[in-house]
Amino acid sequence: MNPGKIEKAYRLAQELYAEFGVDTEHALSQLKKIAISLHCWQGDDVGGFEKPDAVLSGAGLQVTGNYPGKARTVEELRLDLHQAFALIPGSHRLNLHAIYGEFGGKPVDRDEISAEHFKGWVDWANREELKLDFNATCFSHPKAASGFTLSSPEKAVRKFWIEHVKRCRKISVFMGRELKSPCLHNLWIPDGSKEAPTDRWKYRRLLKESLDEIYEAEYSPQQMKDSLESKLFGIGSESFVTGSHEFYLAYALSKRKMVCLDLGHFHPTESVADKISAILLFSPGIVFHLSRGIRWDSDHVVILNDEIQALAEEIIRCQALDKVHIALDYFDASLNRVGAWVAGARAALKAFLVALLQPEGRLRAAEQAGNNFERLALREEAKAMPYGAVWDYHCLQTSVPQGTDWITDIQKYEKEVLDKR
Ligand code: RNT
Ligand code: ZN
Repeated sequence: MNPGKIEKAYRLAQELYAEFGVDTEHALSQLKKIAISLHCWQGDDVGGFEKPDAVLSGAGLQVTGNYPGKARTVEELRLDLHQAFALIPGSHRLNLHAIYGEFGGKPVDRDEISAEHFKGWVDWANREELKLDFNATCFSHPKAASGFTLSSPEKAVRKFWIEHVKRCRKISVFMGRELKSPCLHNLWIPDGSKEAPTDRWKYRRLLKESLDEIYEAEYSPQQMKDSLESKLFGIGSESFVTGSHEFYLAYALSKRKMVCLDLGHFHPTESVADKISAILLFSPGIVFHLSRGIRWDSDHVVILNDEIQALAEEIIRCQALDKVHIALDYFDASLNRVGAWVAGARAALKAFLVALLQPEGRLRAAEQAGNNFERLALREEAKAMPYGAVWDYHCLQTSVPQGTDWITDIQKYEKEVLDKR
């Protein structure tokens, strides 16, 4: 796109927004502070590097599609990530899973991993000026095949996963310390069952005991922070999930940890946005996994839809930007994977921009005066404001492609790099 035209459109939009009661420069300065944690697992369909051709299994999670060009090695994944980050405005983070360590072709079981396997990632992140987040991987493993990990009735199985998660927390400390930015360690486990158990209490008690052991070690919040991710149901865990929302909300609050709310893990009509003001009154922060569920936790690429919009608006309205951690979480193998990363990240950032461009002062005044009509009408008018001109200007300022140019860049990368794999 022509920079002159973008600049001109922005100046006009800036005037229109000012008349509407919105300062676009302030909105852009806020937007620049938002860091999104890009999920490494979109690049290779949640395979990881434990062994060649590793595939996602036993988690009730599904990746569909076999679009060519999947990253097969750590080098390919880094190349793809580098390309993705180059098309996303702002400075962001990378979210790694434990299975993405560099194991040097040797079998290293999950209860044996340590910081040395992630040194290469830390060095790379340093070079790329990225910060890292981390996740224990409690799936795609024979010891998760029963459908239970930390809440398994088998002591040896619990012990194995407890050791894994403890090590993952230590690796997070290493990442946070080396990169001088707290590393978020998020814990999600697949535990649950197809049919209703008779003894739900037992599984939840076992999970609580496992977690108590895992979180016994306390680390500096300057180096790492913990979050726990709930789920409503999964394939194979339709009737019961040990780590439900109520379980983790109660657990996290009692231990001063954060919950991770994944947009695909709630009833389809349940508003995750509505939970923010409720939880933040009692919790130091919230983690979000941005995803798009279609009928169920289907992990579709994030787009600028009402749900994402409502979430961004609530975060802004609660003045919670410094209390939330935003990560992407979806896996689509039916289209260009690098494109999927960029499309989702740009959509999420756009949602925040639109939220920052709301006429907050006027909306609050109308609400306070009891003028519900004006509040409704202003929200409707906000939808027709020229946010696209502000977005393009933001891309121009941060030196990433504007308008549809990034689509061409993805297609070029596909031809030159992905197609040759
Ligand atoms: C699963 C959770 C979890 C995973 C990743 C790979 O339902 O959403 O966050 O998607 O850890
Ligand atoms: Zn998630």
